[in-house]
Amino acid sequence: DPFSADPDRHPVLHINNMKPFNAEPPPQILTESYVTPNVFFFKRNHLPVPQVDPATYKLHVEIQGPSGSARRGIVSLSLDDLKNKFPKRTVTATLQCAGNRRSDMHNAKPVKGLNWGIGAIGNASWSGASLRDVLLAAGYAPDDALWARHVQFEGLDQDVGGTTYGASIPLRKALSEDGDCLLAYEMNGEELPADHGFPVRVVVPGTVGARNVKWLGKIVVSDVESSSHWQQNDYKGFSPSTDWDTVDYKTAPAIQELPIQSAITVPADGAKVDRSDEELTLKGYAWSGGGREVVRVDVSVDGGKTWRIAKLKGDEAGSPPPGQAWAWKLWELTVPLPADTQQLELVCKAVDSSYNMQPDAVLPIWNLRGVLSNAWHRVKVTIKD
Ligand code: MTE
Ligand code: MO
Repeated sequence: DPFSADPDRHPVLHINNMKPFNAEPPPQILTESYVTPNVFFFKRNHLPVPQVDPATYKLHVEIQGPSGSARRGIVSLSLDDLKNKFPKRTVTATLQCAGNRRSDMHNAKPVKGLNWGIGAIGNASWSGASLRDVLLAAGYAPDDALWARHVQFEGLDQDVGGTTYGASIPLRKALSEDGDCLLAYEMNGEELPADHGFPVRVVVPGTVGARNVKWLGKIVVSDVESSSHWQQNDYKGFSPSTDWDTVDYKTAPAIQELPIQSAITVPADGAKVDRSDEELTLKGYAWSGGGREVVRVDVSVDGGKTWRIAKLKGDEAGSPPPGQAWAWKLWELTVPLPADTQQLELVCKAVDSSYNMQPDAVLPIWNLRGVLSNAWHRVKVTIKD
């Protein structure tokens, strides 16, 4: 069993798949703390968790020449090198799987993929070496910008046939000083846990989970994207009209920055509240990709006819610089219980700094893989008299 060395996991996690391990926390845990504790952070593995010896671990970095010509800047870094030869940076960033909230899309019309609820998202403080610093140390030079376009990552996890996990991001993101990409060896002040990529993962703030490659073995600066299955033939969006007979993965770009998202974590769908409580407190999260800050969350208790503005709670450290809002905002709103009804349909929708808003309905954004599921989140609640 290639999964026999997988680590232990917290029993509260809701398991979507055992081998490979895929699990998410119960929704209300997400809004109990601004930073998601490591044990509760969703785990999304495509392959068995590799066992990596930190003492012999090596990260290979190379700069390819144009169109596969001679490689240069080939360096090999140990874990100690990453820790000691580069300044340690810390970035608080939210990680969201492209399939978060897939179940909402699946319920509207079936899709293929793990049936995630609203918990395939988490917020952590990551520490490590800056990816930019490492690329420059490996010899990346301004002239390389004439041809180089992408930075590819390869994981040390592999299937029985030797296929490894891989992905790539635009070179501009990797090199930008305010892109804040990290080669992280710590998560929330602890050594990176086995499920989250021990000993090193890349953290690409504002970018879909799939590009945040865990158990990082290799980095390649290239003129082309990663040839990995997950870059080429998965994690792409399509029209609602595209089906499994007509889909052509070459026609769509790989998902990088994610769209605006929000969800209600409290109360749970189907919850019953007492009329005598008189009030109801709603909680949730909101986040947008690409460093766009969440500027507002609108909440409705009547299915979207009327709206109130939720109170946003961000990082205590203060507001991030424009374009570098990598972390989510938790939100809260207390409303009086309406007297005239027993059924409430709670809805939330967020707005980011580019005034992007979530779509109201699922079907117009439906796609066969069930990715990018970010329609208004709806929760039904009954009031007991
Ligand atoms: N990296 C490797 N090496 N193998 C993987 O299976 N899964 C990706 C990404 N990086 C994956 C990976 C996907 S799809 C997501 S959403 C995130 O890791 C999940 O990160 P987490 O398990 O730390 O929450
Ligand atoms: Mo993912």
